[in-house]
Amino acid sequence: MSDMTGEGDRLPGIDRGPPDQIVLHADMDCFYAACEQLREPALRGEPVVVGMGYEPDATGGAVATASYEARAYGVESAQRISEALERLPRKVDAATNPDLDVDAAGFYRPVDMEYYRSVSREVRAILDSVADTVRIVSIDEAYLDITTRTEWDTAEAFGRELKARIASEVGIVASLGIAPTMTTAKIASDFDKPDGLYIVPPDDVRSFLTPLDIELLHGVGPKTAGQLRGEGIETIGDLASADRGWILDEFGERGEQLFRRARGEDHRSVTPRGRPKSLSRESAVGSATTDTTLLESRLEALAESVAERAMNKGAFYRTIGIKVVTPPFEVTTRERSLPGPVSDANLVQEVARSLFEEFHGERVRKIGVRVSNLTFDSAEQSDLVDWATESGVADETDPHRMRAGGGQSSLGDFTK
Ligand code: DCP
Ligand code: MG
Repeated sequence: MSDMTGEGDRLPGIDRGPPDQIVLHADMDCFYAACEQLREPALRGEPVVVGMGYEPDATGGAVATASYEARAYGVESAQRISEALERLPRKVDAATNPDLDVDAAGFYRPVDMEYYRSVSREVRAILDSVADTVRIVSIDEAYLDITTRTEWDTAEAFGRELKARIASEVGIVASLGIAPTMTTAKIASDFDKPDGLYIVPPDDVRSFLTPLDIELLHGVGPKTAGQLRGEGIETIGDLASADRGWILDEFGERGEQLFRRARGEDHRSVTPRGRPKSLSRESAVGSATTDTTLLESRLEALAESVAERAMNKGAFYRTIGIKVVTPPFEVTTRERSLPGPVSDANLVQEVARSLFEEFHGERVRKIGVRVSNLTFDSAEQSDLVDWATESGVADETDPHRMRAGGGQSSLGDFTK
């Protein structure tokens, strides 16, 4: 096969063309808020703010997302709830406070991941049914390979129909982008949000990308964008026509990739995501400390975050472990296996705390939490091709691993 591009099997003469595929990128609109509106019809069409770490009537936590009606008041993801409340008071408060306008107030709800995951699973079932391959990116986002399911001429009708199915069968709104590459499909799904549907046929990829802000290019974060802007590169088109040698000097191998993507070249095909064997988070403690209260609270936050990641991936775990690093670099791990797979943040915290007891009083510079022995919920079993099912036996190669006495007898030992 004559292939001068190194991009794999391409016939001579067409090796510069776009890949022969149709990629759809789906991203739900204001997903958590849309779920709340689905469950509670009175919230539809209203400003809704979903808060992480938020409790009804309190002002703590941060905005996970907000409905588009709430965004109009300046409420946005990652904002403190206290700040969001200044822009958009709660209806309940406005009702009793004559200084506040009930019509310019909104509804606040705490995050309920379990419910959002159930909605996400319903969407995924539809996505699975209309695509050859689905790559799940997050709870509300996926790439679909729809090459054999449609043609460019019918892509728009395909997208409309998919949106209509998600709206009628699940009850939420998806924004879709359809393009010959993953990079462009992702940008396209965001382009027309909310309730978006944007098609970029192969011949339009370059002209679509050219005027867009450089930060919209996948792989360009705020830091790289700042660097590029410093060199006068503001748009994707500027990057596409920049000097390739200079980009390689500045950004190395990554620069080559960004340069290609800016030019609309992205030969990735949609593949299902691999399954991790374990999920972990760790955190360094400024300078080593013996402060048990501080270490325990750090450990609890890590445990919660790992449990949330597992939940987002639809993963259940049978083993919960911690890692403790004492100065200078001594790493010790401890873990405990449960009788069956669970998905339970409180349990992860409880087991982590209990495993940490033997380290009380020691100087610690880094701690971590890990869940392993993963199994995945059935909604995702379809792309579970090369996943060797875990036998339930923990990693025997870890010299430090320990099954705590009594820990395996019953789940009740931990849940009480
Ligand atoms: N999320 C979060 N914290 C953030 C960003 C997002 O908890 N800082 C959660 C809430 C979102 C969900 O992830 O509903 C999906 O993230 P998106 O970036 O897709 O945001 P939305 O779906 O909320 O809005 P959009 O309509 O822009 O896609
Ligand atoms: Mg979204």
